[in-house]
Amino acid sequence: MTKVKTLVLPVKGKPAKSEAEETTVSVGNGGEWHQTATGSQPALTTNQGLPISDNQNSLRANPKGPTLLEDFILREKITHFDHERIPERIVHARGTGVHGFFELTQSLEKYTTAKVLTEVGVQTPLFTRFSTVAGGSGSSDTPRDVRGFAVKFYTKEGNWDLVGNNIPVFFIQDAIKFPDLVHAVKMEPDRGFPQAGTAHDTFWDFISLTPEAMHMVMWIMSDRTLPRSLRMIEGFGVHSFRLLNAAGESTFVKFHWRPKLGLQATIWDETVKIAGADPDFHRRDMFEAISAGDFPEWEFSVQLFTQEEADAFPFDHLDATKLIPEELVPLQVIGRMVLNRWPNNFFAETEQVAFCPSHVVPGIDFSNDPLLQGRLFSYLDTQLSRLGSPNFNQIPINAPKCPFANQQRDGQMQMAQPTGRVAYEPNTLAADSPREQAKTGFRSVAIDESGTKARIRAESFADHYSQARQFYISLTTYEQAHLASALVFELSKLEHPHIRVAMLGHLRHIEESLAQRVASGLGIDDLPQAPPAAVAVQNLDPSPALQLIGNMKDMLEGRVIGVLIADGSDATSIDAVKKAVAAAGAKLKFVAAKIGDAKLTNGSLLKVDGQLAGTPSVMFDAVAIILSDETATLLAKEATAIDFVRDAFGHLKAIGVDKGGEALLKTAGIEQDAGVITIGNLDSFIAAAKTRQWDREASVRELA
Ligand code: HDE
Repeated sequence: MTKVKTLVLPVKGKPAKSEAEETTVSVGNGGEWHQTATGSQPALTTNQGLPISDNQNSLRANPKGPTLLEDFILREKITHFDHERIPERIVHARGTGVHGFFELTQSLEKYTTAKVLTEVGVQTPLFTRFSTVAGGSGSSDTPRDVRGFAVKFYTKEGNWDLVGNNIPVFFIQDAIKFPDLVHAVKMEPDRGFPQAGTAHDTFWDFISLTPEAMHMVMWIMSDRTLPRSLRMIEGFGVHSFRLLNAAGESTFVKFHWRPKLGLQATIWDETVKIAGADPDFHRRDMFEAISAGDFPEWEFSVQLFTQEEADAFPFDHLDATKLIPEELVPLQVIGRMVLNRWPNNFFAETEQVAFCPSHVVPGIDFSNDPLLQGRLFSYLDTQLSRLGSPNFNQIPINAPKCPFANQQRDGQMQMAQPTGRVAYEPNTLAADSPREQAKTGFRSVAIDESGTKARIRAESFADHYSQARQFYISLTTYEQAHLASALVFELSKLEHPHIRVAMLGHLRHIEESLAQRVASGLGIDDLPQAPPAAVAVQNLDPSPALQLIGNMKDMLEGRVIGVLIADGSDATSIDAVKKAVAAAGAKLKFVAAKIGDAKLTNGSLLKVDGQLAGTPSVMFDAVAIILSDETATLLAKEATAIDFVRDAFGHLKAIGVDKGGEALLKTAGIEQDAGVITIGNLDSFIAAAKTRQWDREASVRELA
């Protein structure tokens, strides 16, 4: 065995050692490397604490002989590895979690006793997990899908889980339909595909037979399901909940999260390309924002209303396929959420976090929404199978941060060691054992229930099309075109034409012109009969609050601008862009055909952040092309450079150009429009970069 000297590798949590500090590395007979502890690092041990002398070789009968069963170190290591995975979530398997806090700015004392909603200024720690719904845990971040928005508040009175989505309504009205919905959307059971997508027969077959889903269908076919960033989505508790005050009076409430950065969506073609360019696009975006100290923030709002007000709504608020338009019940901002700490360990926290809508605190209660009622059962049940034990509440990410105590005992993976002989209540033997809290404990709202037991749906749930129509007519014309095209895309993928026809029938109830657009996009000349509607479709007023474009903010904070450069790019222009982009609060990344440094006109070296082939323009919100005439000619022969500008143009992004940039655009066959701006005109470029060039769209693609 030869002894050689080498530098110590940096150990997590410790700074890299100075060059002078060395450790001994041995080269074994087979030529492999061993790193020997010097005393400053912790010893590598088995799970029983036994120090391990050799982590590279298993125990063999002889150097070329069989491995011995006796090797308990090998067996322990491999066995643990074999059991590393737990079942992924049935839905919402792919998620990104972040720690943060909630701060109340306006007390709801009049309505609730919940401390988290009454103690102004108090910061309540929380953990938020964003997710896609249909895809597996290893699927890409950007399919067309609903985003889960689940928040666990660690309040002084126990954990409160607000397990919502980025869409305020849901597909179905009754929990009993959920397994069918999920089976229909997930990959088809005989073939194991498609992964993470709705554009397949089983999904649309089920939907076409489920008129109550039509409102949600409008939302999922809109650009809401193509978020630019998880920092730029809204969150909704969806169901009506109840608040309960000290006098025992109850008020209905809906919860809303609104991102400070406004809403942003990507263009469908861009979304598809992002999935290839960076399947972790959203997770990475969140990770980078948190690492850079750009902590995303949301306003927390409530819609409050009484039973009497609810009775006057033109829909039933207990029906999760309906929303309460803001014009009817305005939003009141009562607090904010800031996400500011990435988890230490993905599995321990993001994977093991267990949300349950049944986790509420005193002063918050449930409504009779039948979907919510079913959820109250499902989540606890699924955690038992996913985390393997009723003691999942002891996993640090799930444990309340306030004291908790009861007489539940034992079970697999019990970590606590309750003492004493008393494990029941009431008792006289342990004066200090936990007792009921008659005054401050959780109480259900006292409601009179009467009627006939039956499997039945309330008549007030029968209107399936009015709010779907309201959503569609509230959108801007650009969004309507995207929605129609999304329907054409999805329905065009079906093998069974009768499902397409059935969907067109539903669309006729929503808006005749939408049905016609989609039919024409699908090459269908004659519209089918609309199916019978249980009740007449109401012509509800448009609600601008439902728009996505209307909720975008013309700002650059939180966004990224990509600049295509090369050796010989103009130093003065680049310097000016750097300053202007920094002043606007955006990030700037330089892309070039070669990674390393680019030598600018003044001889200075500029670090390149991304190589062209791996950093397409879909990664950016706006781009600039700053090239010398010579490099513009060279890049004209580079397909990735042409794609860079063509995609930026096609995805309606502002493009800043110098003369070289203009030349590249010309080679790419792009006719300049108002969104292509001379880089010397920096203010105009920055202004244009804050939004998409919606008017350009008609010139780059035919939308349904
Ligand atoms: Fe879920 N849902 N869901 N869901 N849901 C789950 O729980 C379920 C529904 C939502 O980041 C599961 O722990 C039923 C509506 C989010 O860990 C499961 C019904 C809304 C998450 C489950 C619904 C949601 C889940 C799968 C109809 C928006 C991810 C794994 C009655 C308000 C939470 C798990 C996380 C996860 C059941 C409908 C949101 C199986 C039965 C409506 C954000 O328990």
